Amino acid sequence: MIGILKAAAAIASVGLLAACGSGPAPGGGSGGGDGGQLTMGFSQVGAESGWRTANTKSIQDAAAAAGVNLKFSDAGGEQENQISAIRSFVQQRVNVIAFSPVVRTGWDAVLLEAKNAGIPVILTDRAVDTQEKDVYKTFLGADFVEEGRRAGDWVVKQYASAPGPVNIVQLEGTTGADPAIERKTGFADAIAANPNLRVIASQSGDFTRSGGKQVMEAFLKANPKIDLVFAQNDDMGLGAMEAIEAAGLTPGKDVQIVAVDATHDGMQALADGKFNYIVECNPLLGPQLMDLAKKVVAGEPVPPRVVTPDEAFDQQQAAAVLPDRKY
Ligand code: GYE
Repeated sequence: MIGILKAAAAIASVGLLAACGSGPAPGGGSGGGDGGQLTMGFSQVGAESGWRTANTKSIQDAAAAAGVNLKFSDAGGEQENQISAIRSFVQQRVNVIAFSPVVRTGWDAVLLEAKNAGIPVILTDRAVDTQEKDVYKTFLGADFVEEGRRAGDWVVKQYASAPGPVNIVQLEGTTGADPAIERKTGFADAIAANPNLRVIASQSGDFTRSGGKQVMEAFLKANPKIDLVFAQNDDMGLGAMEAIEAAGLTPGKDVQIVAVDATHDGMQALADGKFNYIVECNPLLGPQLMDLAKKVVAGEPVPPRVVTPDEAFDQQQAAAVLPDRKY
């Protein structure tokens, strides 16, 4: 029901966008180069996590700072809403379309429509799988396999001298999403270094706090001994933390928590000793996205892939950097 409501709200907001898109239509290719204001259509995944909220704010703030006219659409986590939003941007003849794809597959038709309309597309945050040629100009975002691998490397070091099996459970992100697929791959690669490290259960918590909590409750019921949770984002880790506490156990001690993102709430939990390690994924992509968009619209070359660098934090490091964190 909530899903349907969200979908309806997202469709309504796309309709609204279409209705107010009747100002001086810049048209594909006419903006940016002629002194006119550049118009960007941006389709966001939704508002599932602290990471996403920070990402949305970064894009909106950077657009305002760069003088970009941003048409922002929130898909409420539904691919079909993203497809309608992108179609609407094509119809409005925005100068450039950017989007963060909820899942990796199923984009070919709409990407071809944008290409045939001569409107450049930039992927931000997440990649797509496509066989089509030249359907996007560049992909800006983190290396998710590397993030998973860094989380796994820490686990390997932590349990280097474990005498017996270490029971790990994994909270996966949205099924079919690029970061869920790649963080899982990177983590599995890294922990393969020690056969004592076993993933005894792995399930999607949809990158949300409530999803992480629910799945963790089920994991705790089904498994008498869980040593460590690998949460593919902070929000699911925070949900797992609540479930662990509700089960009378101490997060960070009885059950260790390793997560990805390094949002404010995650870093606070780490500084408080309730998380054990976080690999950062920087959501502040707005300024780079606006630069790339201006170049693409001006016909200047851009690299096909722009990787954003990430750090990683243990408890002491989190406490030290927390006051200066920007998200
Ligand atoms: O890690 C998670 C969000 O795509 C990198 O999506 C992003 C992920 C992020 O919901 O918190």
